[in-house]
Amino acid sequence: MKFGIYYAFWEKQWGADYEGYIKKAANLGFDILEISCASLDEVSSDDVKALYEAKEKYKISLTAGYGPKPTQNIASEDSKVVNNTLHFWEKVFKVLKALDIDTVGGGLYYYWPVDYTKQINKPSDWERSVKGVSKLADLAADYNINICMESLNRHEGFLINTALECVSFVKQVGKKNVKAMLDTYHMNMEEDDMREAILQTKGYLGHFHVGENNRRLPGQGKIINWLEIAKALKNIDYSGAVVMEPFVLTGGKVGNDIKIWRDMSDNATGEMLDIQAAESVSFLKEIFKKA
Ligand SMILES: [Mn+2]
Repeated sequence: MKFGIYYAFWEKQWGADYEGYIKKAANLGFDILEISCASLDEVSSDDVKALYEAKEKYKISLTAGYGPKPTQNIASEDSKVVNNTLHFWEKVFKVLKALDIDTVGGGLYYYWPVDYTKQINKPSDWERSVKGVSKLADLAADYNINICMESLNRHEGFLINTALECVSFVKQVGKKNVKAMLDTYHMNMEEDDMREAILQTKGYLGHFHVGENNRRLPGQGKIINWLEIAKALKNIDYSGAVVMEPFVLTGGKVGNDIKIWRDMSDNATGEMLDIQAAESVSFLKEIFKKA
């Protein structure tokens, strides 16, 4: 099993200088750094080259995550928006391929976070989303990329809230490179049984996010049963990445989008955040060894 961390643990804005984070992730004991697709459509080829060299130098693999903007909604009723979305992803997929990234996950089937002041019609959005994701899958296949549909909690999305809905969506799209994706933070809100939810994704799970129920680092809480989760992933022969996605800092676009309204870092300095991340990944490695 390979373990990763999403760069935004340290950031207040989406998108960053990932080179520094590649080095940091390696030093802290991670195998993977997850980056955001935000602005990857505009990144220069020099920057891509520098990132590639950094990840080779530090022996770090990269994965990518994204919450599409409303103008990047693959399920939009407006065909112009759908075309714009495909155009965005084509540019991003080229960059991902250049960085050896074969896994991108998130609420890729809609936009994020959903604006609930607007009328919701789940059946028709679902239908358009299946069609849109099918097109996106064909585009991603040209670059050997798996696109992973993350099951999100009800406050952030309405199309896919559970493992069962996720697998049903993936089956309906019916493309080899479209996979299911779970995140313990979202699961904790929507599933009856974390173990059962993981077992339901057998054969379909492409990416896995971990975090405590309140998005603190794995090992900092006592609500989620990590050994049970590790055992369930073993049980379904999951061989993908386990990427932690902790959010503990208030402020900025990240703090606002994730809704962090109190400091959850114990007033940590940058150095303390690093120590906490290193402790968390060694905690996860121990748990998975035991499973
Ligand atoms: Mn996640």
